[in-house]
Amino acid sequence: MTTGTRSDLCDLMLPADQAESLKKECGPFPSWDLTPRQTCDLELLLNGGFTPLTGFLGQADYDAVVDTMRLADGTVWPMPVVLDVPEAFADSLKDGDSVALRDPEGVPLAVLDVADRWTPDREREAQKVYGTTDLSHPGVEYLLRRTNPVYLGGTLRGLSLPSHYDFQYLRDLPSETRARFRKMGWRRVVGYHTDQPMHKAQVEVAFRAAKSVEAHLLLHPSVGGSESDDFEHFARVRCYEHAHKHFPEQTTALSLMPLAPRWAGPREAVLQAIVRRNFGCTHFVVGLEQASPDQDPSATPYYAPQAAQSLARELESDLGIEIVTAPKYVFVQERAAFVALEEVRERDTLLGISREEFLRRVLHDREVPEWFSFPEVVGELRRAIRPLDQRGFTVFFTGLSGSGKSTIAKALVQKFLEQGGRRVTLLDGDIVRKNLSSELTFSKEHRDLNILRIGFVASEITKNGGIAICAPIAPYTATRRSVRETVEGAGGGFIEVHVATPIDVCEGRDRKGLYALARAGKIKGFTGIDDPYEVPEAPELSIDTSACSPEEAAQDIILKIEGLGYINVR
Ligand code: PPS
Repeated sequence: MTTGTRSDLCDLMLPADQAESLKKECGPFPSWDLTPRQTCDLELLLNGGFTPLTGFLGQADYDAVVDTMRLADGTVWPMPVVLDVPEAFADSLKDGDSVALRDPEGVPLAVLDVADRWTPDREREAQKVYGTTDLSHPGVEYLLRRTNPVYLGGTLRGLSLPSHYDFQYLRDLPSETRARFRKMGWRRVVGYHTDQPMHKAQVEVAFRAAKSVEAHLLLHPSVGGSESDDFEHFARVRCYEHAHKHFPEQTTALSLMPLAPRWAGPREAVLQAIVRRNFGCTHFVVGLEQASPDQDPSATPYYAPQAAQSLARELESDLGIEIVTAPKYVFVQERAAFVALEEVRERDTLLGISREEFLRRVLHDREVPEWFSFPEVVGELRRAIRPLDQRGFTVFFTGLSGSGKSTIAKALVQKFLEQGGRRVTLLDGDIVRKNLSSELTFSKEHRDLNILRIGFVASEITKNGGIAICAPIAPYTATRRSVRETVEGAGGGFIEVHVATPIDVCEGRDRKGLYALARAGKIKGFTGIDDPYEVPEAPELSIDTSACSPEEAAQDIILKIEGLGYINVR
């Protein structure tokens, strides 16, 4: 087998002049702002990384992929690549509509000529594709909790590829890696996928895989899941650059690509192989537990250890790329070398460090043994991974009007300021309503918008190491969950405090006289009276201010946050 040619790639980008004129025409088209996952998928669709797909899957292909791991025409395709949108957006479309797909700044990247709109059974998709509907599986959680309920399918006309300003010199299109291999005379190339930093064991896996099939090596880490403004992302890529230097010169290339992780184990391993074929690789390394979610070692794994290797091998003849299976390597002290697990002798002493232990060593400045990693890689991670008590966090109060949120929040701000050393921002319900959300009403839609704005500001503060204290009513579970995801996704802590003061106590206090107005029907849609408050199911802390003072409540919160590790009061 030799590296592929340019001609068999689906390049969905329009020629420059046509793209320019379509950009001008697409202003009136219905417009969809892509999510980060959709942007990654779009990039691989447009640049040919997802060849033979020519757009987001339509319903017939989707059903066939979910049921048989093949497109409707029988071509192997293991995972749905779909465009999920809310019902209201899907309902606003007419047959034959084209949708402008935009990046977060509103730049149109592509036009989707919609051929299909349907509401999939996402539980079924989870069961078939991920083998489970368990929400503790991150891919399933994403599918069932964070995707929109309607899928749009159709072909794409590409206008611009998503822009990247980070590590541009390491980003290549499939046509570029192919051209590079041709130029270098690399006829056999093994693709190696990772989304974790590479230590010595991973370097061994990649090196030995390439050696075993006498091929060159493409280190092809996926950065599709990491935000380019998250500095662990930058550290991870610098780790790849360090690891790259430990491979023999002239045999190994490093390039980044945007495949978003799904943690779908066997099916995803096959998708990873197809993508590498499109980037011009002739072989692809599949490890044990490839694309599996991180799990507590005592938990039952979602996928059997060899499942990814078996499926990739089973489909190999249809994939157009050869599968190289990699064993698990362990470090044997007496031999001072990594050895495949099946070659370990009974008298051998095995050394191992779990991911958790490695992180502990990095965080607490403890030694990381030479055999485990490279000093440059460890140094890079030590600089990037901050201990919890140096990270930002958000304290998110929720509760009825008059429950005591603002009073405790103010007391808490004072406590943090007394301790010193941390920047604190208070986003109180009333203050936000005056400054950020003055045009909003108390309809469900506007309350959600208000809370999402608070969440956005809190996540920015948290991302930059600050403490955000939010104190809105935030009556809806789904919106609070989405704020939690935004803040946690920014690498910070999220501490939800339910101020669970009973409504009769809140109403008895009626500091602003609003309950009386609501009872008299002069205010409509008042939370707790004629508008719902959904009680938090699992807040970090629940406080009833009819049973404690604001001072005591603030102290309880401080203890909770200390227990979680985000502050160190000693
Ligand atoms: S929400 O639902 O989270 O967007 O509400 P929030 O921004 O926190 O605003 C709550 C404050 O607005 C006053 N107010 C009302 N609350 C609830 N329902 C209705 N209809 C309403 N109209 C005005 C009320 O004073 C709330 O302040 P707090 O400090 O919570 O008492």
